[in-house]
Amino acid sequence: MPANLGPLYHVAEERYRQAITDEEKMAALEEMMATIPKHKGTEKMQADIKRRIAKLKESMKGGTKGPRRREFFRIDKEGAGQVVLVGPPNSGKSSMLKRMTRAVPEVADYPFTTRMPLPGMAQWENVQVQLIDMPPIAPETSQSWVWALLRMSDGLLVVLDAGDDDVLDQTENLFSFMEENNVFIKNDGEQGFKEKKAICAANKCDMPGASERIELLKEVIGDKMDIVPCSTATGEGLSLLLSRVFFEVLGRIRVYTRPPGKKPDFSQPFILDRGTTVIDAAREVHKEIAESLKYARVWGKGVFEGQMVPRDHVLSDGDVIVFYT
Ligand SMILES: Nc1nc2c(ncn2[C@@H]2O[C@H](COP(=O)(O)OP(=O)(O)OP(=O)(O)O)[C@@H](O)[C@H]2O)c(=O)[nH]1
Ligand SMILES: [Mg+2]
Repeated sequence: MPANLGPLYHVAEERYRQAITDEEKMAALEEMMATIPKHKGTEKMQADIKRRIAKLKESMKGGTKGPRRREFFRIDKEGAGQVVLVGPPNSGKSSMLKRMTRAVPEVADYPFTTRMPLPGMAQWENVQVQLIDMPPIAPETSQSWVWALLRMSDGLLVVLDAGDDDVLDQTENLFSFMEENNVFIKNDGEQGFKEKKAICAANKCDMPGASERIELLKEVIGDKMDIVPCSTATGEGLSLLLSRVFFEVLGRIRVYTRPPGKKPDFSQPFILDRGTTVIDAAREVHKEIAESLKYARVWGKGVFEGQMVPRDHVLSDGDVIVFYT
């Protein structure tokens, strides 16, 4: 019997192949288990995955009297995507989580305040993005779970301190330390497991001298990533930052469906990847719609009102679709 493994399973399997740490292997195996179609044709594979999980668990325990129990964090993804806050000590990562979500991280005027990851949901217009506050990225806090969380995320939000004269050195150290640990920032083309899309929050733009430092930052890292000046103290730039996270880092769009003759519900967007076509969107909405889809009409950018579009028409953010079956 053919296994008919879905695309999600293949993604998980590829992650397993590329996993570096035990934590990443475990997360990938669990994802494989969750996404493998459950039928007779995959029974052997399911048993095999279970066996590998059990074996890995055993080896991660590292014997009963082993002195070091390794910490492992996996944070389930929620909302439009999972973005991890990375940066040097004291740059304002926890302040950002506190300002943009309901989470209550500890914020303090000295480095190495944060020790554990902490997630929160940030609201931008009608979508939510999951942010994860992290310990600073530095040799003192380098543990395998830190790197695993970065690699398993959907993207990175690099928080830099534009109020600090050392910001350029800090940035250089940050990126080279990340690369030593197999996390690379890459915004163009395809991303592998180790390559992450990222945007930079040039934080503390309210402080004296910040705008000059931000100009310097743009010269040095501007070709690598977008830089958004912002301040968690005044709130400046934060909404723009979140919109860029949604569109550029996560690469998502929002579309709305409506049954023929009714009004769309703008509070309930379908969140899709940029580049999604009408037929892909129909599949997301309902398998049966996709199977019997004849044509669709779209109201939005790049089309005239209610234009009849073919199945391979690429959708834009804000489009309203009516499917005709
Ligand atoms: N002026 C100003 N101060 C800020 C801003 N954002 C954060 N701070 C201050 O910077 C200090 C460090 O903030 P945190 O949010 O704890 O920084 P962090 O990056 O989480 O620090 P670690 O957890 O140690 O890595 C605190 O005193 C904050 O009040 C900002 O936009 N403007
Ligand atoms: Mg912190």
